[in-house]
Amino acid sequence: QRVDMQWWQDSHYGLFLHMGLYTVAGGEWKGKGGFGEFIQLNNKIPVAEMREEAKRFNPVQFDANEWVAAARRAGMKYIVMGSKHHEGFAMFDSPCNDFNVVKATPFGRDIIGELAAACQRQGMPFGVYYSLGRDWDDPDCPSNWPREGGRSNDWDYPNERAKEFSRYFERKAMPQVLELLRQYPNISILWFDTPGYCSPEQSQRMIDTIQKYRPGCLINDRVGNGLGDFITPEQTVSGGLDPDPWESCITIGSSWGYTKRDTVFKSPEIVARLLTDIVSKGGNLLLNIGPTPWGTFPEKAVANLDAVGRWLGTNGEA
Ligand code: FUL
Repeated sequence: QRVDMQWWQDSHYGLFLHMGLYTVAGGEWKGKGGFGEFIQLNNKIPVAEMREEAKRFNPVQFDANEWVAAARRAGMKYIVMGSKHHEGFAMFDSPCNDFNVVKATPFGRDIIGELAAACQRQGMPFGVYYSLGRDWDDPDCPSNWPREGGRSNDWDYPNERAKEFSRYFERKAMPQVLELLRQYPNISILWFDTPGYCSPEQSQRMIDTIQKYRPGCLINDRVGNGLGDFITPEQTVSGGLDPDPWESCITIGSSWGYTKRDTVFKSPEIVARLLTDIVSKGGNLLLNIGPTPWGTFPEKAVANLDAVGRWLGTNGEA
C-alpha cells in the first residue's frame, strides 16, 4: 500500500456530511422536486440564480463542536464533509474563487474551517469531499460530451465542445485542493467524486501534490484512472471480496443533501446491520447526513445515530 492506512481501517465507521447551496432549497424548487443536491441540474437553475440563493444561505445554528460531539456519541471515528459539491460552491474561504460560504453568503463563516478546528480539538480525524470533474458553476467543466450525458451545465454554457477541462482544473480544482490543505492542517482524507475528464496525468498530479503538502493523506478511488488508496461502493455493501481497502458510503435519508420532505431515515437496526455486515467483511461504513438550512442535523437522524451509538457502547467496539 502507498500509505499507512491502518488507523482508517481500524476506524470502520465514519460520518459523511453533504451541505451546500442545495441545502437551502431542500429538494424543492419553485414547487417542483429535484433530489437534494441535484436540485440545480434537475431544474436547470442558472448560475445567476444560484448566486441569489447564496444570499439566503444562513445556517445560524451551526455549531461545529456539537456536530463533532454528535458523531462521537454515535460511535463514529472520523468525519468527511463536502467542501465543494457539483454546484461548485465552496464551503470554505477560497482565495481563488469568490463563490464560497465566506464571500457570497450573509453567514460569512468558514464552515469547513470551523469543523476542521473542532475535529482537531476533539481528536476526531477529518477529511473533505471534493467534486473533481463536475462543477455546474464553471464554464469549462464538460460532462455531456462525448462520454456522459446530461450531467453538465448546458443551460448557462451550451457549447460543450468549447469547454476545456484543463482550464477548469488549473483555475479551480487544483488551486482549491491546495487551499484546503494549506488552510486546514488536519485534513487527513481527500474524498474526490466524479473524476470526469481527469486524464491519468491530472489524477497522478493531484495525488503527488496532496502527498507533497500532506504526506500520508488518504485519497479515494474517485481521483480517477484506477488510482487512489481505497474503493468506494455507493449505497451498497459490495466490495467485501475485493482485495482493495473499501468504504461503503450510504446515506441515512433519501438523498445526500437535506430534503425538506424526508421523513424516512434508516432505523437504528438497519444501520447496525449495515455496520456489522460491512465490518465483518473488513470494510468501512461512511454514513451520510444532510444538515438542515439552519445548520443542525435532522432530529430523527440524530436520534437514530444515538441509538446505534448506545448499542455500540454496550456491545463493545464494532
Ligand atoms: C455521488 C454524488 O453524485 C452524490 O451527490 C454524492 O455526493 C455521492 C457520495 O457521490 O456520485
